[in-house]
Amino acid sequence: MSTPWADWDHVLKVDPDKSLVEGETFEDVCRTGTDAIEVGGTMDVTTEKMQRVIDACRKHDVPLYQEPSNPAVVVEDDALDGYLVPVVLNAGDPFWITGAHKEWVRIADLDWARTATEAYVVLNPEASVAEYTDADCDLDADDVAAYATVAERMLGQDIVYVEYSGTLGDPDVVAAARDALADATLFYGGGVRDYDAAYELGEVADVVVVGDLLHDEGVDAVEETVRGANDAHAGRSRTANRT
Ligand code: 1GP
Repeated sequence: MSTPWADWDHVLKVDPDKSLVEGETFEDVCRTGTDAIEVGGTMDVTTEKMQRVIDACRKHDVPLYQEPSNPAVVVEDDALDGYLVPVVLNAGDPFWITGAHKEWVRIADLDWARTATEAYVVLNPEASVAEYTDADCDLDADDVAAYATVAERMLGQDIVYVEYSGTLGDPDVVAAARDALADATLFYGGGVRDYDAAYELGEVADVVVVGDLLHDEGVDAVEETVRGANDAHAGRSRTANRT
């Protein structure tokens, strides 16, 4: 698979189980200026709900990816640019490291040209993804940096995803992951709800992922975070601030 995310600043994650703010449409969502939309959620996702979002976005000009939480919700559709499949490095349950993936490969004929993995480090113990995967979130910056190195150097991962879903993370921890990486793209997600947070996390991550804000406050608030991430990245090369 090519690596378009190397040029992204911002990703909008749409949870197919959650609704948009009243009066807003997926056309509005696709016009926020985000670099890509990832369709995926942890709880109560079904193929029907996934398909509904894909259909609503398909005619708009924004890269569209599915982030399947398990093999049962994978949708095959030409409107998708690809699949970004989570591998949760610090999961307590190996199902989320290789188990779900093995099942998917066993039952399906994957389109490898459109399939990539995201090496997650899950850090908010209150998040449903942490509960679901039984993640060990008791990690300091050195642990997270070491996971980033494991992801890139040992497992050959091209995306490392520091995930604080639902709460704003510690920029020093994110920076530790960034400093550990040579070429992989660092995604950060969790609790980004305004320009300042997007700017602050954009300064330490390559890609800022915004999720719940869309469903809670709507597209104007998301647009602010796009500006924050873009401004944080303006004029710097991807690896320039890595030590
Ligand atoms: C969730 O990282 C994303 O997987 C974004 O988190 O919903 O807290 O913005 P939020």
